[in-house]
Amino acid sequence: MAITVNDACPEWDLLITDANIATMDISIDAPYGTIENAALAIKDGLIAWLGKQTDLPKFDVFSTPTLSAKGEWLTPGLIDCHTHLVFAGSRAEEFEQRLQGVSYEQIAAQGGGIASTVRATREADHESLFVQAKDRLNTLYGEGVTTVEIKSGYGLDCENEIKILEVARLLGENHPVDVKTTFLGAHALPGEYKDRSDEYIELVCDDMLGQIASADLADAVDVFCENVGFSNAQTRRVFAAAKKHNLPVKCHAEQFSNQQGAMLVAEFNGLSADHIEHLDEAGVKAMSEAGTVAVLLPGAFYFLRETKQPPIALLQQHDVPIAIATDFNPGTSPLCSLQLMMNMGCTLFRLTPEQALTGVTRNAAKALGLVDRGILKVGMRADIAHWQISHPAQLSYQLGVNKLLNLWVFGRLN
Ligand code: DI6
Ligand code: FE
Repeated sequence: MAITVNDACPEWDLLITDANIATMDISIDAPYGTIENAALAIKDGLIAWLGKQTDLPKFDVFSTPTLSAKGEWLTPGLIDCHTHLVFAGSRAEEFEQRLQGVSYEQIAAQGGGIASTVRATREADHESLFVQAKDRLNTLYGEGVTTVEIKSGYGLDCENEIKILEVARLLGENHPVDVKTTFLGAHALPGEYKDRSDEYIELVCDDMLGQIASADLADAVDVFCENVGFSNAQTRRVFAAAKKHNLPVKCHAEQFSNQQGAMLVAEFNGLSADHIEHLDEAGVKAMSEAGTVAVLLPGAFYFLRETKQPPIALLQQHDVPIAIATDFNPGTSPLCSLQLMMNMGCTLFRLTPEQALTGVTRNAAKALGLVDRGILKVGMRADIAHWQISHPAQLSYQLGVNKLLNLWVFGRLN
């Protein structure tokens, strides 16, 4: 590494040396896109140089801050592309009831389930929701997560759906993690619209979406397309309204049955179909043609003790990108750990550790429509996690001992 003082040298904000880098860049023909004995330079929040350390260009050693990674590993910052992070209340008692044999239906009849979270969230003010959600965001951040998607969906009226998205935006403005928001007004039918789901969908499409879009509170629109959620026709109605507001769509699809929600997302060239345990080959093919990402949510699968697996082999056969996310929510996935999801992606869904890491980096970025992150490459955001690991597989293999050494978000060490 020829180091001299030369005014023609690049001016970097930071140079990281002595690193093994899992770039996750498919243009590098190596597992994990790995570059060993590598260096990476950051300038103005972006990756300015990346490669074998022996290929480093001359740089000004006196003005360039340098950090040695001491032979440890760098990966892209992790991306959690599906969370319901902003909510109030707890469903721990329901968890206990269910384990004592009380059914979901009985709990719902007692006003429990999503309805109880909606009640608590409507009663909570911005500050209370912010403080609770920030705690959860810190937990993900502590595990190397640098981008998080946060959905609404526990307000179910204009005022409270807007409140949730305002809190999510506020979190993004006041936390190092980059927050993307998704409007999920069509998450469940609120009590006041019992037996009037079409009227509620009209409220979602004609009132909520317009206000949310004009206030720039959502980056995407999602629907729970399910026999216990909203029909395919109602989902189509919401997607058409989203398109009118130039908002991309995604869908909780085929979680408990096949309502062909994934097919509908593909028809709208949507970003992702999520859960998809009951997805069929026609849906897989449609997703493949549209470039729609399959987001696996192993936390909900595990917590609900589901038995039907998503069609992983079909997804891989048809080259559908696979992402993994926490689906953090109080009812079906109260599990605030993206690394746990990587481990479950491997142990429950038989993904390889490389597929699991791809699922929380490159493919998770794609599920959010983001092209500036998810791999380490010159010109991409310097969202970088520095780990004390001997191999990237360790991130899916080992749990409970946090191996994160340093985390940069847009080039800033936090
Ligand atoms: N699918 C789920 O598993 C969650 N929402 C959804 O669309 C359930 C959310 C809850 O039970 O609070
Ligand atoms: Fe969800």
